[in-house]
Amino acid sequence: MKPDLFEAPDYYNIDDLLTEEHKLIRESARAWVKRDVSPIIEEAAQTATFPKSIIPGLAEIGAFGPYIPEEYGGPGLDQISYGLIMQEIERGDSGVRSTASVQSSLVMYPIWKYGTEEQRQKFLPKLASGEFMGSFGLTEPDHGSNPGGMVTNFKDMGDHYLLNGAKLWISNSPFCDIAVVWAKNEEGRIHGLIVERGMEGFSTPETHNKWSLRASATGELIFQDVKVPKENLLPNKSGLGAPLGCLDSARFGIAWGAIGAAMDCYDTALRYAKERIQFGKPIAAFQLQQKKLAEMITEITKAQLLALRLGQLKNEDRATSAQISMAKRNNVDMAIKIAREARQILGGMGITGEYSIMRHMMNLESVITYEGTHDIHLLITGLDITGENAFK
Ligand code: TGC
Ligand code: FAD
Repeated sequence: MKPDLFEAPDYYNIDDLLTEEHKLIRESARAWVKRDVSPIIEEAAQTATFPKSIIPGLAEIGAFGPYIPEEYGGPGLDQISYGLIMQEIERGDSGVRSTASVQSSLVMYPIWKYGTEEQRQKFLPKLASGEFMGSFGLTEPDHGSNPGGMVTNFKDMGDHYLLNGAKLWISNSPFCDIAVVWAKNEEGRIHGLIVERGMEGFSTPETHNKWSLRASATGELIFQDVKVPKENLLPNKSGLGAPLGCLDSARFGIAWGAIGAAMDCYDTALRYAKERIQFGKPIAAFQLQQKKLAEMITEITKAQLLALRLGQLKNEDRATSAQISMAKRNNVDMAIKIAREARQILGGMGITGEYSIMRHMMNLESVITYEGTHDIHLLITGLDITGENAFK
């Protein structure tokens, strides 16, 4: 892969709206991605391997639970810092950002918000340092967009719970130490349970042959009469709103992360267009290529402003789920379109691993599907503005 020459576009001087702390946090994440992710990520993706060597670095830049308070081992940052860290990581690779998103918003967040003090003390510091890695089991083979239909269930056996069922498409599953699993009790109410590797009847087979997110490990979570200690139930929230609350946090991070992937594609295409000569001129001098680049920077700028405003609302605890859905949908769609256009600017070179664009494009096919598909987020906006539910 070519050396990482990334320079971040900031067409509207959005940096002026950030604090010095935000900029420092972003710079340290950016420098880490250049130093530790860019040199290894192409090979990791080509060989479909999650590069475990980057786990300590992710912890060091605060990517595991950026907003988790310091008393639980987190850095205690605000939501804009969380977004900026996700942006920088996804600038490197969406799969690496996936690992951080799951750890932060889908594993640490529910333990912090819905767990007991003992659970927080036991798990959060180890998750923040990367000593423990987590996964999040909501999706099932027959229940993706409709998680409320899940069949994974647990029974109260007196001194423990007995868990049965299966989860599919689970990021981090093949190597996770713990899984936050959503299952129904005997009354059909959804609860979160912390399942630990080594519990009898719990297995995590890997899903192979992905053309997308190849540097992220994806797999199943299978539960066959798993005895889960009662102290592993998350007691402080139940119902579908509990996992969906975690998704709000993860979707917020994706809205920022997608900007990173788009910025990388734009920056690569702009540099290439200025250097590549055809018909005696740099291709950047042709109107058709300028149209692509001008539209890219326009869309990136709009997405940056959307994410920043959402971050401000989230810092004030005023961001609604529907606002988060709009940003996730818009920004991922923006990024995938930019990846496709940027790939064309590079001509044949665009399909090679010399450049990051094709990898981003393929990764974004997962990002536009997970955490709620493009269509589901549109229906969430539709419901919010009309009051009419078009899901069912
Ligand atoms: P519905 O009846 O609308 O709602 C059920 C209950 O949940 C509440 N609620 C929310 N709470 C918090 N945050 C949200 N975003 C919420 N949305 C809804 C709602 O108020 C209600 O509460 P209550 O107290 O009245 O019971 O539920 P529904 O069954 O009609 O489904 C709605 C729908 C389709 C929007 C929802 O289920 C959905 O978002 N589907 C998409 C599924 C999804 O996003 N799955 C993601 C799996 S995890 C993943 O993809 C990780 S990828 C990780 C990575 O690598 O980065
Ligand atoms: P389906 O729900 O079957 O949807 C298929 C199509 O139908 C989509 O286009 C959808 O928009 C459309 N559709 C569905 N319902 C409606 C409707 N009511 N109206 C109109 N159109 C509709 N899940 C986890 O729990 N944890 C994870 O860590 C995780 N990681 C993932 C990693 C990867 C790489 C991938 C690909 C997925 C991951 N997922 C994870 C699962 C992901 O959240 C689901 O794939 C996603 O929610 C969609 O579910 P589905 O694939 O079953 O598609």
